[in-house]
Amino acid sequence: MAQLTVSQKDQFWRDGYLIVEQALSPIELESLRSAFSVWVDTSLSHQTDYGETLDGRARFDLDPVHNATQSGLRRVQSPEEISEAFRNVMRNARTVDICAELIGPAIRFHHGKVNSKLPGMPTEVKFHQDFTFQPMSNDDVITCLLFMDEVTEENGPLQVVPGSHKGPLFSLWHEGVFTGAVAEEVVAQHKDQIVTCTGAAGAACLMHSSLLHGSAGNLSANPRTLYLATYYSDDAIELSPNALPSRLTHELVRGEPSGRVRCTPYEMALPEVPQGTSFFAQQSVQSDTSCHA
Ligand SMILES: O=C(O)CCC(=O)C(=O)O
Repeated sequence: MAQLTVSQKDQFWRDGYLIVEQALSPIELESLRSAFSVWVDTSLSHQTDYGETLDGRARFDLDPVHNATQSGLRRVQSPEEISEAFRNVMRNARTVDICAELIGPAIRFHHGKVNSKLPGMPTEVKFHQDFTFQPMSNDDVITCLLFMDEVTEENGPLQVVPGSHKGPLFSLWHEGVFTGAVAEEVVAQHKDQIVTCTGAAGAACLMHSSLLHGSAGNLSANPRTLYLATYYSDDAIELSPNALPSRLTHELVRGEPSGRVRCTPYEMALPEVPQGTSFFAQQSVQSDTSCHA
């Protein structure tokens, strides 16, 4: 059964993002929330990033404000590897069918993560395009940001620049330093076009990988937890190492393998392979000339 109307598809390709209500069933939503709340409790007994992913980096990323009484858990890498609930949503949520309608029929899983902004957390995501972190032979790549809490104007919602997926690709390198963020001038140029993506718990924002986006800290008393699952067209091939490799990377989640590669022309600087737990470490590096939204 078709998940999207023609007008929703047109909207996605025009704006580079689409908000979908009730993307998660109540059971799926509750299963994610309950797995995540166990991880928040466990984080209180740790002082530094912990756990291990496939490439030996930490799985659980703590914001510098983290302490024994107030968790600063801001990122869980590849939650599908350690949680049946996340694995189930990654494979079976409505959003997977929607991605197959947009960039399929055959699509593969690229990576997954939870981005959490607990109440009052200053965690900011500086403006960037995902594609310049993760170039592929074509840009039919979509991230589904699934809202595990209600996302409001106050709790650090995703901010996007509609239409920016059509180009250009903005550099994440400044003065020879990979900052993981676009230059201050780029954010200033687009600041009047920025829109926020809000919605009820269980909704999702589907975002094209070349869309310029970021988000601010959580100024409210309510958490903002997102599960991000990225999928790509079966005919796209990675051109740099996957920044978040997991046992499930490249799993075919819809359709049949095409045995083909499709290449679109573009040019960009290759990204720096992350050494820290997540891109928050890359984005905390400042070059002399860059400062970010
Ligand atoms: O968590 C957010 O607000 C945005 C996440 C994001 O941009 C990313 O992880 O690439």
